[in-house]
Amino acid sequence: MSISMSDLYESRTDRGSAIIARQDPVVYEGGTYADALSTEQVCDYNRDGFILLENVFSEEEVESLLDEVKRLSVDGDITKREEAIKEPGSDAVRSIFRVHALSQKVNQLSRDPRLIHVARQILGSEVYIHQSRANMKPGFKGKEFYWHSDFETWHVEDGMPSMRALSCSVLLTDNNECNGPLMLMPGSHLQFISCQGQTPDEHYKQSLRKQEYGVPDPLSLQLLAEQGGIRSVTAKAGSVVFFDCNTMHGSASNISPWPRANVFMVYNSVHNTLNPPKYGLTPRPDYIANRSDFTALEPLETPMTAEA
Ligand code: 6CS
Ligand code: FE
Repeated sequence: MSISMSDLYESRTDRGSAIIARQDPVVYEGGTYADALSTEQVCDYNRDGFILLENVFSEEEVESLLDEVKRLSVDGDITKREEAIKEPGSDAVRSIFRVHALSQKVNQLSRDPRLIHVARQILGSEVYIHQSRANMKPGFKGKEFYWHSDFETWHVEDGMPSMRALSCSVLLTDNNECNGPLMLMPGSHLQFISCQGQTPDEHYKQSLRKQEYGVPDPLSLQLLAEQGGIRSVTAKAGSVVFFDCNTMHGSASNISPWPRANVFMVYNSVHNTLNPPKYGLTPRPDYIANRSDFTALEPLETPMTAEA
């Protein structure tokens, strides 16, 4: 295989795993592009690679969004679509991708100023949606998401050039210590874990149920965890976690009776739009990695309300 030396974040080559220092800023333009977060919050995000904001959405807003994603996850017209990913070993819905295009309510959420301005501030530019999804994590059946850096996948499989994207997870149910909350490694965003194993074609069909390539090696994970620890995000519905595209994260299976439903939006900078994937891989479908519309999002003038 020929390897381009110009790739700062080489991964899934025929070499072993490696740890590469981050070459990109975490907060762009000094965090001055918008003023949704305080200086202290921007510092926390810069240091940890994530920030939790509590009580962002009201109970009514959360209830309305939760009803919506529950409805989508049992609507036959939705569950038969490719966007609906099933749990490994069952037909329960694990994720619904491109959910901002399948639901008007989620579309409004994706343009809510309470999310957009945080993304604009951190990424120092206008932003567009690279990916969106609802993760259902149903009680008893919801399986884990093994440790990964989203950027590792987006760089290799989607051709995302730089670490200038972030995810926000809007909690639609309480996330407690029992229902498989998101776990993050503080500080891990500063190191890129180059993974072993070449990517099979159409990898996404398998990886979105259970990932096997782009999986960091145990030694690197141990190092990151020993350096920064592991933080689990236990918080009330209506809270939002923003995390950098390279922050190491995962979550355990949900063997509790309580579902853990979250909506994710991935905002990418308009200066970081996708190139072709690495190594001649076929681009993933648009519902997983948007490469057809890089238009900057317009924040909604009137944020979502429960009646909307
Ligand atoms: O492959 C992806 O793009 C997705 N996979 C995981 C496990 N997390 C981020 C992203 O949604
Ligand atoms: Fe992820």
